[in-house]
Amino acid sequence: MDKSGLFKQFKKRLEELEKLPRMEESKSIPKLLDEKNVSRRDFMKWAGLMTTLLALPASFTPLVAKAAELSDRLPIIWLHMAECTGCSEALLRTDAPTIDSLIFDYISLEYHETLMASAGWQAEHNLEHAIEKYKDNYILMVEGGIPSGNSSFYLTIGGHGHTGEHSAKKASENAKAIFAIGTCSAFGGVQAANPNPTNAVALSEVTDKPVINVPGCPPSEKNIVGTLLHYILYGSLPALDVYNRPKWAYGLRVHDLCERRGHFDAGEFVEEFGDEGAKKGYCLYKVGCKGPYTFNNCGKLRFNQHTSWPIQAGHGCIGCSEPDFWDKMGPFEEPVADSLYNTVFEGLGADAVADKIGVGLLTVTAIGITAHAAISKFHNPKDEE
Ligand code: FSX
Ligand code: SF4
Ligand code: F3S
Repeated sequence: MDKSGLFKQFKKRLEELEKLPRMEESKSIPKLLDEKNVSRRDFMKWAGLMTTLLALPASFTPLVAKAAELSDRLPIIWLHMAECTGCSEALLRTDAPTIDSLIFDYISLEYHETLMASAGWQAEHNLEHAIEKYKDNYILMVEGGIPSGNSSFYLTIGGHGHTGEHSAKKASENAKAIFAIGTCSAFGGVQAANPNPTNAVALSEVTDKPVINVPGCPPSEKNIVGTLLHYILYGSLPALDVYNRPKWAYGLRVHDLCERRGHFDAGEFVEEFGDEGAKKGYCLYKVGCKGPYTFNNCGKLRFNQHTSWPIQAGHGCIGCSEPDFWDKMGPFEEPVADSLYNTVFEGLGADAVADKIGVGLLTVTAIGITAHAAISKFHNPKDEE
């Protein structure tokens, strides 16, 4: 669809959405911004950034802002499975409210165990009530891996002691759209790491319905809010990669967006933590960075109000947005010298590549391009865009 067709389609969708009642009459985005001392200008700046992230033209910014303002028209049920709550915390615990955390406050969270006041029987009742009341109309967001099968009893919630598996299945059946928030929900995460004593699985294994994966341990708040805005605007699934991650967020490798990339290309590596190279901000590949195999936009977005991210802080990427990263990306402070790297670099091997770097710019560029082409092919064979 061309630009003007898409603009019209979004506008129509937003008009439809605007006709729906607010979940809470007393709340509105202008009011909330005012209360938190956030100017309209900052809000529009934020909308401009989200527009760029979603790979939309700048002229779509007012529509993205409008989508955020209408995000309270969709009821959201957020379930916690087996996890550390880091994903919710990443979004909520900031020293000053970010617009992302305000949006999270603003959206109609019908059920979220960390935020709601109720507990026990009442909480259980609230969940059942929300599923019934908003049947086929709510967005389901699930955080955490799900102990399954004969081991599902490792996670029970509420007065009736329903298993997480039961609740996730039931809430998925009647949802309009389903997002797996965080690597645990998307791929099983730390719970599913070897030997996986609770038989924890990803959300997509307990439902037949399509699940949009928003991995990261935790994912950035912008990827969570952006996935919601994308759904509000398009009303359909975003373009996904082979692991059902939105391409607008997970289309590039950490390595492609890394501020230390120039040092990788120049063959300048940290050899051990604390050495001269570390002080100079050299590439962390030799001390275990998994950025070349990890698809995520954290280098662009960073965490904690854009303050920093793992590689800026001086540790390599541990691959937290990839399936089975606990088992496959370790040891975290050593390069991967196995089949994974060989696949990516077409048999050259990890250290062979690192050591050849710096021989000459031409060779390096050639390796870089081959590697990039190989990993893209390897990662996304049925690229449909
Ligand atoms: Fe998992 Fe999110 Fe890591 Fe934690 O809940 S993705 S352990 S940051 O909190 O699920
Ligand atoms: Fe950055 Fe890691 Fe790639 Fe080095 S290997 S350029 S530190 S992502
Ligand atoms: Fe995770 Fe690596 Fe980014 S560890 S936060 S994907 S730098």
